[in-house]
Amino acid sequence: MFAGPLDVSIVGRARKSGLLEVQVQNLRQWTHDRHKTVDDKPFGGGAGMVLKPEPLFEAVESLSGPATRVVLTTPAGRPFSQAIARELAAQKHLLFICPSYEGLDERVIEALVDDELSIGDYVLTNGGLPAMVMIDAVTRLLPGALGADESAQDESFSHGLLEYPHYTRPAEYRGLKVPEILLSGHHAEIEKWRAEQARRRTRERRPDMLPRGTSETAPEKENL
Ligand code: JCQ
Repeated sequence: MFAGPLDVSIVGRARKSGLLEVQVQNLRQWTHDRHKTVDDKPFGGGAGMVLKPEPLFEAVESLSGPATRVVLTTPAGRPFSQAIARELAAQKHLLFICPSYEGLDERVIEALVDDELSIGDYVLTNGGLPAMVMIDAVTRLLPGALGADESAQDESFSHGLLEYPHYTRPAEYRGLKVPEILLSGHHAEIEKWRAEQARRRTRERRPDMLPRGTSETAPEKENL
């Protein structure tokens, strides 16, 4: 769950260059019984198990410093976003608690967790992948994490709309043609077309990203 995402690409490079340090810890290290028990039955009854407070308190206390921000990955959290990624990227030390489908004793959350964050409305087996998603999004924002090429691309990708469609050679493949305008060399017209495409896509797929009301009164006359 962790080896691949942490070892390759931008995150892998950031770690190798010393820009980022990531440690993966096993909660069972902070148990004291022979069976390394981390969970127990829920008070009040019901299905499933609940992560016990003692190992989590001891783990967070032993891994935390004065500048640690503790994040819990859970579908019940507030939605993770690029804005939250920027917030997290400004922290010196992040500690992710990655629970499984079992709950967490609420006292852990109240006492130790700074932020409960969700990566979307679906249920995963455990919080490992959400933590990898957040680490990936945060690492790209660390100064020096992206190469010059990657940075330039990244800038053009963050204008608050969905991306316009991209094409490369050949200009025709199996009868599928690249839009004429892109071959025309009319840079101003191309920019206009791209802006229109980005807006149309956003209106169709993510109207929630547009200012209220603007998706119904758009100037474009072409067939939706
Ligand atoms: C995170 N979107 C989905 C699953 C419970 C109590 O914490 C739980 C954590 C998980 C793992 O995280 C997710 C998730 N964002 O499934 C159940």
